[in-house]
Amino acid sequence: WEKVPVVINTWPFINATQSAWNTVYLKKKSALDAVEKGCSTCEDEQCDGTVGFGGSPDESGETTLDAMIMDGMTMNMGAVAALRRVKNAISVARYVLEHTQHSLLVGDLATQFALSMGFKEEPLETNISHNMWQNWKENDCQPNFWVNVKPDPTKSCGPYTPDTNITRRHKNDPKHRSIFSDKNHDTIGMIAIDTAGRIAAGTSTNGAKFKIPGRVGDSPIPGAGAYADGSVGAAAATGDGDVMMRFLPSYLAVEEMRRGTSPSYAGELAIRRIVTYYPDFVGAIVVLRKDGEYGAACHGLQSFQFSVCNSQLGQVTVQTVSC
Ligand code: SD4
Repeated sequence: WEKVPVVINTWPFINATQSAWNTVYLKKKSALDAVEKGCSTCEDEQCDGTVGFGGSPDESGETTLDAMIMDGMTMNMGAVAALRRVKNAISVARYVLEHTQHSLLVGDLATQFALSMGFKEEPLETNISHNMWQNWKENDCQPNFWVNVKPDPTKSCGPYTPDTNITRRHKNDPKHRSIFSDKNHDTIGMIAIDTAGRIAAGTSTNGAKFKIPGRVGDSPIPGAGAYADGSVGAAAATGDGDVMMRFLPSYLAVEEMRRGTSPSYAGELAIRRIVTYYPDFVGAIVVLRKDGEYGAACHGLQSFQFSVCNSQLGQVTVQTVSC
């Protein structure tokens, strides 16, 4: 049983892995505590600028947060999407899990909930996110996520109006370009199993850069950003969330494991399902079976790095799979 407890998360976010590991191993706390702690570490550190405050401004310059946490023992979950002006998205998600019968709260109303639970209201924008946005607005201002629209001829950016002369893009249209790249997709997705064998999964992200305000990614959607089922295992994903949420890759990977597939191959099958329809898809998944066996799969990158710790490894280790 050296493989349990275990913590695994997307990307080389080793401080996040370490704090989750300390929670579950040294402090002997629950898998849920570990996932919350690990993702909070990334929110505080603003991991790669794509987790927490001060990153990925939307078209209007605002940073909003998506997060979820799921308890694989009770199949209870909590999530927030497009959370505004509160930094601790994963902890607010945990309040949704533990203090409501709901699963997902969104936008300003999620903020109201967070404030009523005692969280602090503060701007999520920083000089860095403001400059990033201003630079985009002044120099580029590509309507990254719009399709079949006409810009206002007097302005370089939006507002846009529908262009009815263009037929809607087919999902396999080669023009579908993922705006995700090595630099624009580093959501933390974390899974932990504690010493009692309980499993939990979670995610936290500030989503996609220059998204249309109101956009929610896959991260707070159960089965998409993450999924945990204590009788089987769990998975967590990162990448082009607009595409991923159409395929529930985390759910699929868990279901594949339920049928006896190994964690690595379950991840591969979940990614392959997406690639059948979206050959340019960029994303990755980490998969953990309840006995502590783990794996990862990816597409559209040269390779994908993830972090893992169990007592067999003895320390937080960054591992790589090629895509
Ligand atoms: C999203 N899936 O909002 C997230 C982004 C991401 O690594 O994974 N970044 O679409």
